[in-house]
Amino acid sequence: MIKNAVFFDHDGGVDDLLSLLLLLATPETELAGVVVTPADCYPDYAADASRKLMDLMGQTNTAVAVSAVRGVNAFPEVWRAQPYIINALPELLAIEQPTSPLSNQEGVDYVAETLSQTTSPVTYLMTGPCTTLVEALRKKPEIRANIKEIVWMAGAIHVAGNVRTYTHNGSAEWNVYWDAFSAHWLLNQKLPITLVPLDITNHVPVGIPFLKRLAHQSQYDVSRLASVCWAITINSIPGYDYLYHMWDVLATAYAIRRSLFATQTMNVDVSTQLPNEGETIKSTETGGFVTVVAKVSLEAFYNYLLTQLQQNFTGKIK
Ligand code: AGV
Ligand code: CA
Repeated sequence: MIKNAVFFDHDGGVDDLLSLLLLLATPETELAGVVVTPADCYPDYAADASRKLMDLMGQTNTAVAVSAVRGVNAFPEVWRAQPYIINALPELLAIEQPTSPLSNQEGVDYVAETLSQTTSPVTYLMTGPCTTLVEALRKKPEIRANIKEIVWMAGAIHVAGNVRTYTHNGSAEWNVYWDAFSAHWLLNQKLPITLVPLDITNHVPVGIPFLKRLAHQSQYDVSRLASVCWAITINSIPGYDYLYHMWDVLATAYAIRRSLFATQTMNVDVSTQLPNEGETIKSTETGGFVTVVAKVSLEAFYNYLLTQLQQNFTGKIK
């Protein structure tokens, strides 16, 4: 089987960890590396959870690194604690010491070194802010030749953003807002970038109808664990603004199953100033030329997820 190599840069949300589970459940995908960007998580918990998921899925050869980058605008603390809750689930708690290695390199160095050593170009999947990748590209510009495509869950182009603070006008999506300066830099590098913005992820809220279908296949270990992880996110329903979506899972599905999606190309610029810091703006002259995921076949996406999650853990639970 020809494997599609994916380097996964995530930021530890429940959604990010479910994305990792989906990648691990995809036999035609090879994980080239995993780095945790310390944005929507406390990174040590997120790295622990990642390593334990890799153990459960029997893929213990890839190291997980923690990046030391810092954002400009911190994520809310209750969101950042979410991987801690995932670590408290019995499947993960039962693993005292994961076999999957924690890299002894700092995350930026790990990205720079891993990408400089790959034998063929990889898909760089990013489900958190882009700061780790940007620092790695600044440190070792030659790694750009080894990136086939950057797939990034980020931005809000024709729809409202999800940042709600006193000084902001609400137009930005959090992954861009965390460090809009790096985002602005990245989009202007002429790299092959595909954005998966809120425009498309707004179509995939975590809802009971999907969870019900998943519940009916909870005889599979992976489906059961995914059900519980999504159930944890349901507590954020009270207002539409904080409704949890399958943001990163949708981006991950795009990275591994293109046929479910349609895209557009356009120039996108990023504001670096208030009141719209981090807003992704469709423009005619400025900004970078990027691909934007514009359409998904929802029924096919849900069916794909349900099929992919019909697996049992292959790793031994110690
Ligand atoms: O803006 C979406 C990004 C995704 O990468 N994250 C969550 C996903 O992992 C930030 C975010 C927006 N709303 C949130 C978020 C919420 N209600 N809870 C946690 N994180
Ligand atoms: Ca995320």
